[in-house]
Amino acid sequence: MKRLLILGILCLSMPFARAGVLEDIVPRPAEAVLLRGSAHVSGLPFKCDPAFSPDVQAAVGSFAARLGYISGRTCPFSAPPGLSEAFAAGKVKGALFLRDSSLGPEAYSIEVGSGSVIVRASGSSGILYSLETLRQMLPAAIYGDKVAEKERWTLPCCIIRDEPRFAWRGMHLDSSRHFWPVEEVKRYLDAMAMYKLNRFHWHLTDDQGWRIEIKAYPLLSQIACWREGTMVGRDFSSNDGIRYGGFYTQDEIREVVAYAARRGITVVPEVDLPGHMLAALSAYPHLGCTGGPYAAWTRWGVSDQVLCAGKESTFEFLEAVLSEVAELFPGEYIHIGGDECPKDEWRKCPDCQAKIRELGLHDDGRFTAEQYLQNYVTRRIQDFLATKGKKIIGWDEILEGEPAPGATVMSWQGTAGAVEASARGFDAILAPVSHCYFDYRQTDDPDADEPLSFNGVVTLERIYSLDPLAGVDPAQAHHILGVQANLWTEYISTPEHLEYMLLPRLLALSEVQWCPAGQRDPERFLRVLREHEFPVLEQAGFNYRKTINQ
Ligand code: TNX
Repeated sequence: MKRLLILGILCLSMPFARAGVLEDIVPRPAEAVLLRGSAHVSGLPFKCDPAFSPDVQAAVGSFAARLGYISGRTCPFSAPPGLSEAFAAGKVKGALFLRDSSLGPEAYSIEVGSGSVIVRASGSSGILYSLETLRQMLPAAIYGDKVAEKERWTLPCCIIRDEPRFAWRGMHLDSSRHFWPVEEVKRYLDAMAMYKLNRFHWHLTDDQGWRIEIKAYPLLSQIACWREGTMVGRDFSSNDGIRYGGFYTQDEIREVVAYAARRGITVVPEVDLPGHMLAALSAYPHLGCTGGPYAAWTRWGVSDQVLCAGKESTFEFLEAVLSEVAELFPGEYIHIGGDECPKDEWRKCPDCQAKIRELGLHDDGRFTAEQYLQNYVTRRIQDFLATKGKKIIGWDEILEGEPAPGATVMSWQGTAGAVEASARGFDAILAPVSHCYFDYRQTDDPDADEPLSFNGVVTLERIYSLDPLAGVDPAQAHHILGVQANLWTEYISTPEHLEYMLLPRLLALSEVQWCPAGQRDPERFLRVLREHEFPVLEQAGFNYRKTINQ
């Protein structure tokens, strides 16, 4: 790396390319060295190794088509047999996408010479990331849809070798508190893909609305997806009186899953249980401790009314729901929530108390019998999902009691949960409220003219400063799968507002997730944001926060 850097500094005086082009790539590549000269890419033929999947061919093909259109000179695309051999024999020129099985699953390399661009990767993720890197090196007009022949369509000669620091680079979206149509979810995925995120955590159920069609329980998308109004602003006693609802059909879910997959993103669905279930109870009241009646909540907060853990019908329900969810989402993980499950009802419920006795659970000074009962629910669901080939993720609270081996903890209350989980031998994902809650305000200036948000602050600088391995025993660091930010939508109801909360914090997140420790540089990042990424976001048509605090 050092050697490459020195070489890069020596070569900084090259003539044509946009100054600082390699510095401007977000997330910053692991290694990037500038060489003398540049390559014209407008009109360049693009050739892809036919051994790559059809999705990869399509991605390279549409990149070439877009570049040709925007730059004003067609970039022909082909996937000729024997491309690697022809390249080795020096018989082919252009932008070549070659398979190199010696590279890691998400790694790629780019070598730009004066008339060629050679990209290497072992699989589809690497190729997709190389395309994002190439886009980042071109004029921002490449993100738009207008012909821009006058721009300088060159790439600087360079060598880039890149791969992510963390395997889990997640972004979450709450579709329960407010419902986001498929088109907006796709834009969200587009933004994630631009910055090489690879896990979309989709929060589909909560007290305020159930958002996924389940064939075995049809009332979920007839009753549980509706609420009778919504509180206004921060006034918990108010109600706007407007019936609010929406859900995704199973076909729409499949559409989103496929759209994400084409962008290298795995969708991780969340069915939050056994708390945060009021909307489901409104449709199937027999699943609660008291039998109801219940209504999907019109205000925010944590409802006391949760699934009854003492009745078998609860498990029948959860197994039926999760069976359909497991079919719809091909990824290896299902998030089962587990957060904020008040135990007041369980304490009073004869069925829950009978279950506690049957299982021999009791308070032991560390945890209450009811906490152990939640632990029992988690383990039962975990075992059930294992029969479907799925692993579970749960919020911090699943650490209360003894989670079964193989559970992954998503640590939201701080970083301590992840530290504890990794020390206890569990995999963990960091999503600490202190750095990663994008429903919080983006500035601590009380006079700033900001839209409504949750009552807390997470600035761009704050997210950028997250040290994911702080406090983690180096011997257990492999248990930290990665980092994620969460975007809860209690106070966010329009796509413009959603994008404003996401951007540009998503870009800071991407560097935390992607860049090697020590590669991050806040000064460079803020400069690049202003000079390069804001024009990119502008061209891509996103709404984003344009002020940078300092
Ligand atoms: C906590 S994070 C919650 C959510 C809220 C969020 C608001 C977590 C597991 N639970 O239900 O929407 O705070 O910031």
